[in-house]
Amino acid sequence: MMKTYLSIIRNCKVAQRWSFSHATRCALSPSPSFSSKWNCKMLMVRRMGTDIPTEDRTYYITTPIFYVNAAPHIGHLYSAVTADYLHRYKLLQGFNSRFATGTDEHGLKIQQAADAAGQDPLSFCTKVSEGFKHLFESFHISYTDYIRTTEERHRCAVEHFWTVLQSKGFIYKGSYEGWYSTQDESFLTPSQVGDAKDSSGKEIKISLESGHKVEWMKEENYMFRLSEFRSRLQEWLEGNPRAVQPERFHHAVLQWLQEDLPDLSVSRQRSRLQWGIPVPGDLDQTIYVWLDALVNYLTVAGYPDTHSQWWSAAHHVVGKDILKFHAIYWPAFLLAADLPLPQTIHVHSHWTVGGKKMSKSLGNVVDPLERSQRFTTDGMRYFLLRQGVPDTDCNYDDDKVVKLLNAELTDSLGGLINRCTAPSLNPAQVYPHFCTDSFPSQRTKAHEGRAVDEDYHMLDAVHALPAVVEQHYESVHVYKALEAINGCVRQTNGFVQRHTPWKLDRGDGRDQLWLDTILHVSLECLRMYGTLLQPIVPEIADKLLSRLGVKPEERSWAALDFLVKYQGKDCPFEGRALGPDTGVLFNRLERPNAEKGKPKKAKKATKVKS
Ligand code: ME8
Repeated sequence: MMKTYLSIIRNCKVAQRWSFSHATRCALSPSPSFSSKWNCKMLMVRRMGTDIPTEDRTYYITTPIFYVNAAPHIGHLYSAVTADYLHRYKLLQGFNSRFATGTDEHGLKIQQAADAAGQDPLSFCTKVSEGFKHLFESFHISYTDYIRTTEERHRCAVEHFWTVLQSKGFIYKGSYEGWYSTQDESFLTPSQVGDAKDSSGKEIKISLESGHKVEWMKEENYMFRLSEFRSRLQEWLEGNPRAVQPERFHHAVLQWLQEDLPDLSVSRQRSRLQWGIPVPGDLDQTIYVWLDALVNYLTVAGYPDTHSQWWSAAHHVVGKDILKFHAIYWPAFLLAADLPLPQTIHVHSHWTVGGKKMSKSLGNVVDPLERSQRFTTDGMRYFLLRQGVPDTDCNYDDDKVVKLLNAELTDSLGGLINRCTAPSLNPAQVYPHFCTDSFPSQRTKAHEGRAVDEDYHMLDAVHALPAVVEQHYESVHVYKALEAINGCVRQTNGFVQRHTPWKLDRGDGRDQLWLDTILHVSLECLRMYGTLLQPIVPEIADKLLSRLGVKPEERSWAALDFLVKYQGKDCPFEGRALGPDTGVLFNRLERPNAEKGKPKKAKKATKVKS
């Protein structure tokens, strides 16, 4: 336990702001009494989230802005849900947080998609952009800003940014000759290109990274002096080992920087690309769609007039496919414009279906709205964040969704709240009293109470949980945070199961006190789980906390004071009426195929054993 604590303190960026020596002293103090050890832990938990100077309490998180050439799928939703949990988590910690998402609407790819649909580009973009917005609203993606690159405010920001780069001498007129992938809107060096055959057997050239077709192009256009930034980019990455996370992507970027870094073409001839922002002062050229798109992050922050507060706190969530654009081109543009670099680039891997990349031609695209009809929006959010691993690709599978949600939300968490709030065990429908004699806080006196060793271990684990969750939320290892919460839920279920409160004699005073204590401890555990789960499953967490009677203003990170009665303090919840029973926490899901053929029965969550 001591080792875990020290590693949490070392690893947690926020915790580093707190006096390390104090935490070390607490953790190292020889055989502290249970209550004093707890006081140290509680102090740490509270401090981690809330004792940060106000000027550092600004947080700005972004998703990529999505191309409007096709409807959104679970991959897009995954990026949005990742940024959404970070935003919600920072708000719970009292940060002033801003969260931007939106759509990337310019470029050749969109121009061609609109042509193919027989629509004018703007109407085409508006329709698909509304589709993304609708998806995000359905999934309670709590963005504060939705940006479209066809907006006027964005055009102004891009024109200004271009003018700054040009006035500083980083843009020059030149000629580009090389490979271009319209699907990726990307220029490629010869080493990034390979041979392949298209569906008709014709020899073609493709991007080795994305597999998309590339074409040779030769054009007069504007070039950006990217080659001048290699050493500054290396210094940035070496001096900020957590700038690109997870680590393997940080290494990948450093590796790319060892390779050829030619100047970058940042415009296309207007005759070929009309759908974009014209180069200021040269109407024959259109600004390269990636330069246009990346500036969206600044536009939202208020560039060029009022961006400094938000821009200095920028964090990006991106898929691994667009790492090069975010970790090389974007920082180089920012360095050229004398602007601060993003604090963190959180990279995630991809969702595959049947082990393959989702694509229309393979017919394996998963529609999140359709799935939410079956699994609910919170169910899908939970699944994606519980199952997604930043380092490696993850396979989506309906059967896996059903198994995971039934096990963790219906049975484990739903079963626990069901048990502890059932009128048969809790007829007064209150947060019952905690009795110190039944559960002495001095472990030495444990033999005088009813609690056993495993109960003390369970309390220890739940006490440590906010710090563990915080560490994993910060590093975007959400699955580890959810694994830890789930482990504690299992322990709490074990605690209830072990003491079979339904067998206690309510006519006996001591038994009644112990029954109340079991329920009080379990509800306190549930309050912790509900509070910690708010960023992940906002609706389920709200239902849980409302059932416990926890008011909205009692749901912040600072309220993660676990079982204060154990520390001899007054508990604000004790004796309080529970909230109304609004039904099971999460309805059991039918398995897609396995249930076929069986007579249909409406299944509900596990009912309380009483
Ligand atoms: O690249 N799994 O837009 P885009 C996980 N407009 N995430 C996925 C995914 C998958 N299978 N497929 C897509 C663009 N994504 C540019 C971005 S930003 C200034 C401009 C997510 O519509 C992931 O975040 O192709 C990926 O990076 C992004 O969608 C690409 O979206």
